[in-house]
Amino acid sequence: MAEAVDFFNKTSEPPGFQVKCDKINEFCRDHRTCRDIPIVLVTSGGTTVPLEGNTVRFIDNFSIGTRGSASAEYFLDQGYAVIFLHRARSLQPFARHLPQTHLLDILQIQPDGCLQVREEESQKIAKVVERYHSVMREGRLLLVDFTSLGDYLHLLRATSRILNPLGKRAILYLAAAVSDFYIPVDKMPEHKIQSSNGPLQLSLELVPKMLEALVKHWLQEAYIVSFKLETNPDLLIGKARQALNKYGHQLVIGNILTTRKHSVVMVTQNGEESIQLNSGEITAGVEIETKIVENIVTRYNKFCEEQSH
Ligand code: 9Z3
Repeated sequence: MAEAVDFFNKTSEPPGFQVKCDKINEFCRDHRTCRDIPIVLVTSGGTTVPLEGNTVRFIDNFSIGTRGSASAEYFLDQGYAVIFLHRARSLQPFARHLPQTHLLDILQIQPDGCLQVREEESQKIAKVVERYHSVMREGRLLLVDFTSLGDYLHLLRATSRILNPLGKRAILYLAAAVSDFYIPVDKMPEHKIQSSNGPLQLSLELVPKMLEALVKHWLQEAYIVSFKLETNPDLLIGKARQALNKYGHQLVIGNILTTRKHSVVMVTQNGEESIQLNSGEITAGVEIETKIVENIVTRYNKFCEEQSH
């Protein structure tokens, strides 16, 4: 815990931190007073690890936020409210369905100068736009972005503390791919590293395990779901169980890098349950996140019932 405090003391808050916190506060206040639906904090995308104070270079990872953005949509479909804490420019709920690379190809200019979406695409896009506007009208989705590891952790702590008074109505779904290693500010050069100094050797330190602080101090009654990512299947369940035992939260979802889009394992104190897509579902374009979210909703309802007895 002391290491976590030290990390926050040494790492500056992200740009616009107070404005973001005010928006999160307002969103949660509205939900506390006017509605009785769970709020899910979904984290999504990778974190950068800066190598320089005035950052030119950074270390990044593969995550583009497919898991987080798809899951956020399915939580919204369940009627929940969602705070979507995501890496800037990674995938976002609803917007992810718009063609990212050939956006200009699907637009046409009409003789009267108005812009129109090509007919082949327009029905699909209209549905997405309708779903997006409907959740925004209902005030059920808040988008908050981060870039670096420090930004992410400051926002995670602040949001968790804001959610804490909601008790078990808060759910955490930690799908972001968060770096385990970083360079503390006091060990980082202020200016751009010069190649004229020769080959570069880096020394990275371990990021303090924030799940401990989160479960014990920031959000004590919430339903907390973390993810464990491995590349070696032999390690997955053991590592997931280790995290569960160490932090004492409700659920760890294990996934392997290469199979994560069609296979995950839900690990709890009571056992393991695997969730898979079969070949028919894969061909039909079913997303595994729909099954993951349905499974969590069942578990969460049971958790709430047990807590109220
Ligand atoms: C995950 O395991 C996510 O499922 C993925 C999703 C990052 C694999 P994509 O964005 O990928 O859909 O391409 N997230 C958590 C990864 C992580 O950093 N977990 C830490 C660990 O494994 C613990 S919280 O040690």
